Amino acid sequence: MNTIEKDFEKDGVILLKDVWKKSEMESIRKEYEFLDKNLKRKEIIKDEPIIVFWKHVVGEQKRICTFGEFPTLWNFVTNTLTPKIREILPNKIEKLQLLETIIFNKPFEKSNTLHWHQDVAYFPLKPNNQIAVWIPFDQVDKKSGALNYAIGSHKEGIKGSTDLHTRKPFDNENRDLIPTDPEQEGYKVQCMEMGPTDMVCHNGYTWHYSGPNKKKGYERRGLSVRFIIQDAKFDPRPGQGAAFTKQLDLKAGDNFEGKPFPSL
Ligand SMILES: O=C(O)CCC(=O)C(=O)O
Repeated sequence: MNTIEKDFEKDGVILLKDVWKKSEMESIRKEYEFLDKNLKRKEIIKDEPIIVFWKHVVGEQKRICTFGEFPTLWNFVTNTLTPKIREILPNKIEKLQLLETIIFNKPFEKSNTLHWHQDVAYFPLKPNNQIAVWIPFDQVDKKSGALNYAIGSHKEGIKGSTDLHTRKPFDNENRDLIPTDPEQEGYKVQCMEMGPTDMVCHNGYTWHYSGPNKKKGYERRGLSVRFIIQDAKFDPRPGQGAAFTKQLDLKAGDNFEGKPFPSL
C-alpha cells in the first residue's frame, strides 16, 4: 500500500493538491456556466449516465444534463479523473463503475447547510463500497461553504439517512443517526480549503457536511463524481431517493448494472 492509500484507509478521506492543470477545470466551469443558464430538464433519462445540477436552495428542483451535452466533463472523467484514481488507490479499486455525477451549487446567502451525512446511507447497494471525489470550480474556504469531514468516521459503519436540508430522518429509518456534532463525540473535523486543481476523495462511509456560502459575489460550485469500486447487487430500502435510483430497472438481488452505470 502506498502512503496515500494508507492515509485513505486510516482517515476515510484524502485531499490531493495540484493533480491536474488549471485549464482542465476552467473549460468544465465555462461549459457548466453556459449549460446552467439554459438547462430546464427535470425528468430523469434512463438509458445513459446523467449529471445532476443541484442548487442548495430549499425548494429548488434538481435539473438533469447528459454527458452528450457536456463533452468536456465526459472527457475529464474518462481521460483524467479515472486514471488519476487508479494511480493513487491501486489496491483499493477493484473497478470504477460510474454511479452518479452531481454539480452542487451554493449561491451567496440564499444557500444553506447540507447537513452531516454519509453517501452510502442513501445508496441501494450490497456490498456498499464506493468512493467519491469532489472538486471545486473556484478556490473554496470555510466562509464560502467548503466541505468538512469527520476524520476516521468511515469506521463507524452504516448510519441512518436524513433529509439533507432539515436533518429529519426519512420514514421507516431505523438505523442510528450521525451525531449532530461529531466534534463533541471526539472526532477531528477537517475543513477542506482547496482550489480547482485539487481533489478530495472520500470513502462512501465517511461523514461530511458543507455550510452556507457567506462570501459576497461568489457562487460556490463543486463537482462530485461517485464510483462503485466492487461488484454489487441491488439492495433497496426506504430513504434512498438519489436521482440515479429513478434510472434503475432492477429487482432486489439483481447485479447492479445498466447503461447509466458504465465501468470506466
Ligand atoms: O457540494 C457540497 O456541498 C456537498 C457535496 C457532498 O455532500 C457530496 O459530494 O457527497
